[in-house]
Amino acid sequence: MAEYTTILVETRERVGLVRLHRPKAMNALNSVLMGELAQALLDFDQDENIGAVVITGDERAFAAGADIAEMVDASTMDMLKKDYISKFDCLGDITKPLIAAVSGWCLGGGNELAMSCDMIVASETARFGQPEINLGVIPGAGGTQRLTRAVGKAVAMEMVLNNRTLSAEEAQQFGLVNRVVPVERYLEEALDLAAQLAARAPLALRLAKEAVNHAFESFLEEGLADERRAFYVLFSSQDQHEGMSAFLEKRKPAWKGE
Ligand code: CO8
Repeated sequence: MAEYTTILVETRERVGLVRLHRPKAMNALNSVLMGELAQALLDFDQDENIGAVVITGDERAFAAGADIAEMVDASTMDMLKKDYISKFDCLGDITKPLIAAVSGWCLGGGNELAMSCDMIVASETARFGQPEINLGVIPGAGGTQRLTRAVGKAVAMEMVLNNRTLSAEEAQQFGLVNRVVPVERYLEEALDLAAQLAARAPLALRLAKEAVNHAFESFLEEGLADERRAFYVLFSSQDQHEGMSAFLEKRKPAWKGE
């Protein structure tokens, strides 16, 4: 496994786990961390022994946003040349399910990272926000788009324009997170959920993820056409036949990923 300085990487059976690890800076996402995260995710995505990945921080913070110290003196030219938000694009290339396990602060780029995952498991102590307006900027890695699609215009406007933060309970109520559990359990809960996903038919899982994401990324008609194509394509896989046969034969399917 590669040597990293800002993340910790481990595996739990078929689940990959990436911990953001800059505790002194509330796991702020600097360019080194974003590069390492992208590399770790791509490695897990290519590893056929891994079926799903959990990204987490620590109890105090998932991530308190992009690294402000790294950006304070930057010009537009610097930002364009470095283009470190492009590291976010890699999240869209990951074909396996990604789960964010969030405790404590989940702000700015941190919230954008969590929202770029497929599901969010939150501890009761989690707080979600887009405080960029406090810094004289706006969200840069999808905050205005993904947040609005997740929580609706009214709440997104308050969060992005007026730094309203959401408690874990509110985030669940508004549809931003999948489940909220006590702080002692958030990581285990996310790992359990990832293990359930990792046991599922790999090809169907991949196309299901693509199809659901399409609902956010395209107009409905295109999304529906894509979903239908993916559905039909799965009928050339062995797993489709195995899954349907196993149901009819009242037994557990044995997935092959083919
Ligand atoms: N960047 C750099 N350092 C940070 C950041 C950050 N985002 N957040 C916290 N830190 C550092 C603090 O400077 C402090 O360092 P030091 O101990 O050396 O003084 C340390 O972490 C602990 O922080 P605090 O003392 O402030 O801890 P508190 O418990 O008092 O407060 C908060 C915690 C509320 C999280 C507070 O630190 C805070 O408000 N942080 C900034 C949050 C913020 O504004 N985030 C948005 C950043 S901009 C952004 O994300 C744009 C996204 C664009 C795309 C992203 C691409 C990757």
